Amino acid sequence: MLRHPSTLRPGLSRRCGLDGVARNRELFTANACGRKRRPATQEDLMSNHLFDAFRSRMPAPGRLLMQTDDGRTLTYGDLLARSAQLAHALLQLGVEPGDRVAVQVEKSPEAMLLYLACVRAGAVFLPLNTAYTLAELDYFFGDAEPSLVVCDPARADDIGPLAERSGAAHVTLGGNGLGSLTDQASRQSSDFHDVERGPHDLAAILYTSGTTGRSKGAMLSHENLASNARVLVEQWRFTKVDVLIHALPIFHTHGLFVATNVILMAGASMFFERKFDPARIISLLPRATALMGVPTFYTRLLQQEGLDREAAKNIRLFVSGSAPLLAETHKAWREATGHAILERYGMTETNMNTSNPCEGERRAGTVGFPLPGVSLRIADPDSGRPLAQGEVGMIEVKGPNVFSGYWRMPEKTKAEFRADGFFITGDLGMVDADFYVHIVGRGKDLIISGGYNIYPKELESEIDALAGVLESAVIGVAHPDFGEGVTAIVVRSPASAISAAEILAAIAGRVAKYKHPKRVIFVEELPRNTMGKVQKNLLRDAYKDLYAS
Ligand code: MCA
Ligand code: AMP
Repeated sequence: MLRHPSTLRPGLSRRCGLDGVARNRELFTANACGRKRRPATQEDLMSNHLFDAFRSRMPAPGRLLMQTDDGRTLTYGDLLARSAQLAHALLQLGVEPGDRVAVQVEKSPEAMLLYLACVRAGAVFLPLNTAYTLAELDYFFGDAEPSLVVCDPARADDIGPLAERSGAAHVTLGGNGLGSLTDQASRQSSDFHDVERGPHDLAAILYTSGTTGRSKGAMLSHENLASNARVLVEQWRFTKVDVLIHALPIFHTHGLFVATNVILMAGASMFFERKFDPARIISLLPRATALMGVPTFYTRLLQQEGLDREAAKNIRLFVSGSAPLLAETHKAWREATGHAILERYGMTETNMNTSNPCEGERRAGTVGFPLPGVSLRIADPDSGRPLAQGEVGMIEVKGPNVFSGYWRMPEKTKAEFRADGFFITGDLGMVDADFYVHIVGRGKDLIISGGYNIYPKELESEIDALAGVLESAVIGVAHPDFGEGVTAIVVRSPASAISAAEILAAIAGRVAKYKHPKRVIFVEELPRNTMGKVQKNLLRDAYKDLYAS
């Protein structure tokens, strides 16, 4: 088992006992199924665990928190006042501690304030990708049973009826009048007594697609988020003088819990960009100190005029994650800017697990060392038996960062944890002789495109259900821009002439655009092994040059 180098001398392995993470898991699976509840301790009820952690490190109220690409600014004082007003409005709408607040809105300062308002009101924040279709939202609302749904005014007519069907109230973020949360908030007091929440209370649920098709809600506690943000601030040396270029969406872990929480926990500031625009990022570099992005950010920036050492000289840290950063991108970036990108590894279920060092060698093709407090081991995927250094196996992690379970899915939760509390990530990896962790593959059928995850099973079910399709296999193929390009290999039914365009049109209203196949390829039959299982490795190999530029 591997721990952060500060807590473990190289070569030393420790026996691992049950810790708080395993106990929490039981706790939350029990809660989710409506079974026994752990009696609250005094510590649990003392304060609002996550918001207090932010508040305790906040700079003076006049200090800048963010500047947006449309010229707006928000100070830390504004954050306190406006998140308080939103929290009052949430309570007025009947949101109670533990209620889910489902939010599908475009990135804005108000969207970030709504996250904090939910935390302060004791609610469970449930952010949803703006690309999700109504069919996808319908599933999330039905599963999570939010008491409130918040959407953009432009989608209110479509989303309102869906919310009502699931028994949720609905309001818009922005817009005027009765149904506007922002309007209602503007009339509230800017003082708010935060609802008490302990370390193990839920702060957020983030849905992550499942290999079996159904998305699962990862339940993240106040302490999961607070502990990870604290550790990242320390490891990445963030301080109040840092200025982050924040160009990620804020409905997934990377933009919300890595980027935003780190800035809040450091009392730092950020350029809050609605979209990733390479030319604008380059123009911001001289006024910033850090950038966080998915590998596509870096490959696109490398093609942009103006990226050189001079432009990047004020930056102290470039961070990449969510998908593998090619060693060639790492190298090209170093040549262009003089900086070694720091690659880290995380998951929705675990927040961040490992990171290359801030000081010390940031090694291309690796994800560095386990963060302090995180235990990581490589195990035999079937038996869970720990493997030796250098051997490839399943990456398993344990620590205060690891979620407590999947929302109302006790069986799935149980299946993804070992008896000793280690979470089975589904990623295959190994630890090299210098203790750097390498991700060498995936034990799960997952495609990562531009940092977004796509589960083939979900698309295959949609495509297979179409008249004219006999069966399909969806695979990820190396793509110069998105890392992997979603590719559908389809077998038509006898006498069917269904086209690629017809397939894409049929799934358009059903699954988010970023999941759509970039190419549809028709074949006579899919390769299968003797057990009848589709051999996706053969397909990936056959089409490996499909997107070669
Ligand atoms: C947009 N499109 C995509 C993607 N994004 N297709 C596949 N994969 C994508 N990621 C579609 C658009 O709908 C559009 O379709 C076409 O591709 C071209 O869009 P384009 O304008 O080039 O895209 P963009 O708007 O510039 O977006 C690319 C992007 C974006 C900036 C790379 O995808 C992005 O922000 N990705 C970051 C995702 C992220 O935050 N992941 C973190 C997850 P059409 O032209 O046909 O309409 S959290 C996580 O993974 C963990 C836990 C972790 O470790 O961090
Ligand atoms: P998500 O479903 O968004 O939680 O995505 C988590 C998955 O993204 C992990 O299980 C990994 O497969 C992948 N991932 C995240 N960071 C990295 C990285 N630096 N290198 C390779 N894969 C990564």
